[in-house]
Amino acid sequence: MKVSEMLIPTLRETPAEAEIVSHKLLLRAGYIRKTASGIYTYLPLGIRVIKKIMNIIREEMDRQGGQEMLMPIIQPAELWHESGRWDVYGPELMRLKDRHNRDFCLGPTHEEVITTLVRSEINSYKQLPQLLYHIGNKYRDERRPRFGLMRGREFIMKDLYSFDRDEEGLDKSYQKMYQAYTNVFNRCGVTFRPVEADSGAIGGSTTHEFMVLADSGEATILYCDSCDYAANVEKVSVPAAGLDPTFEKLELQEVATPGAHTVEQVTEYLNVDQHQIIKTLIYKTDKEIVAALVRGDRELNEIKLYNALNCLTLDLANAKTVEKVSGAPVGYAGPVNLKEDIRIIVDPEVAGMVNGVTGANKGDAHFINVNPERDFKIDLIEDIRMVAAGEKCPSCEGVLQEARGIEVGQIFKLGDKYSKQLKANYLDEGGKENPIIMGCYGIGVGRTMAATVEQNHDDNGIIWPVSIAPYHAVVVPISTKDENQVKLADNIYGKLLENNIETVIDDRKERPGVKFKDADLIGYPVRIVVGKKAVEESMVEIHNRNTGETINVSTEEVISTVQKLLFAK
Ligand code: 9G3
Repeated sequence: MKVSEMLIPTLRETPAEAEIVSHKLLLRAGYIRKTASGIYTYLPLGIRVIKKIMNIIREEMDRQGGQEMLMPIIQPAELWHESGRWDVYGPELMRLKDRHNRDFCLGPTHEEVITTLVRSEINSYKQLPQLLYHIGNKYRDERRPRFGLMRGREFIMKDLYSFDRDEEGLDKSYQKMYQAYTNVFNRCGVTFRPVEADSGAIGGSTTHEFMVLADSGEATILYCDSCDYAANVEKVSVPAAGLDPTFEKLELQEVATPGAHTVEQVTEYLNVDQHQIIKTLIYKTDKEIVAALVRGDRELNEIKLYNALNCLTLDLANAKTVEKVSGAPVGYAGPVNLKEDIRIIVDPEVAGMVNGVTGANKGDAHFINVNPERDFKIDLIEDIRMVAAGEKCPSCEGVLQEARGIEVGQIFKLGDKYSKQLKANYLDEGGKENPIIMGCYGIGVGRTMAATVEQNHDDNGIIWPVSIAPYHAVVVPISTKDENQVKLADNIYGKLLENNIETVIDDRKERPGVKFKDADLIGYPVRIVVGKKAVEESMVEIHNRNTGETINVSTEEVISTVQKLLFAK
């Protein structure tokens, strides 16, 4: 197409609301526009990238035997009542009513729809396994939509669901999807890593996240420097060091610590190490208030605590609650002599501590020589801490390293969680009824686009991997007044098209500098410049966006050179 006739509204200024580089560049380069908070329109260039990613996904799903369908966005509340999830999700689930006052929601995911479909359509082992997927819009009313396509309230997802007769079948389906996801992200040209993750609220056991590695990523990954181990930091668990029996348990003692209430202040005042401190955090769940104890030099892992408590909501308690349960100002809570009898959840490192230090539940005072079990009640010992880089790998003798990632896909083994609840059963050879064993597998399509930009850009703009670039090449005539240049440029443009190279011609009446700036910003992998030399010497300039290299080639060699640049392995 001619750029003069296209809607590619590039911006010189960086939009103020954009916090991360992909959001900035996708707005500036004319790929997306905000329609409402967390809701975006894909402009012509944007939808071309989206369609390319979708097609790679389709090919890889189909290669594994996936069958595409299209499920509705609007879902009846009955399905969600049946699964028990209508009341589990609060305002994040976007609800609406029809003219008869019947309840519906905008689908945030499609487990309910597909499981009830399969319940109606599948009854025999002969119909299993099945891999069914669709690509469509999803809706989640995020508290804080941010980062453009990264965390929208409306987003495009590919979701596939596997249906097997048993765990063995599920393992196979899961392996297929693991391979398909690996192929998808390799073909999209991103550097990524599959990591073990926490299955959290969705239940089930095994799950992997596919992370595009980028410093702006919200997720922290720990990986081993000497084996294959890699996991989301939320999931990483390492065994606590054993108790040192040589330590003598000293007598519990209250000491004054005027003004000292942070871990740093207390360690300084009492001249002890951070790892000797017992940090007491008061949390409020939907059911109860609890105290959670971790070592002073550790951070609490809320996902682990959430799993340990089996609750629906989990938040740090406010100052008023802390003062009420501890009987002391904030900063002085501790497990010894807590004013209120709440459950105390203890990290194994704290449980094994000898002569620890903790708040005395009164202002300006701490206990020293605190020995768990002897000095306070333990309701539950559970790993509830964050593991950090530098600690030992849980599966070999290596050391854990840290990286940041953007989650672009996640695969789950669900087991019978949904099929039991929604009564999706099959009859086996013996006529016995069993629940269908399920898995679910998601890819964020818009998020993959944004993550690719996070990872592939420079100061001038986007550097698309060829496989998902909106166009392969742009032809730029230097002077639109020079008839010969225009003719030659047109001619090259036509030949590129004939050779299935997706090309645009920048025929706008703009200075060459403007066109080059736009070309870099938009991120066409190849730029072909037709100037004076083209007319006089039949030579054109070919610029490689990725390497930054420019070469001069004769007009006859344009096609073969561009093909080599784009498609050579
Ligand atoms: C909801 C709302 C938000 C949600 C869910 C339901 C996340 C919900 C988990 C999943 C799991 C998988 C299929 C593809 C792969 C991921 N946020 N999840 O179930 F009602 Cl408001 O969506 N689904």
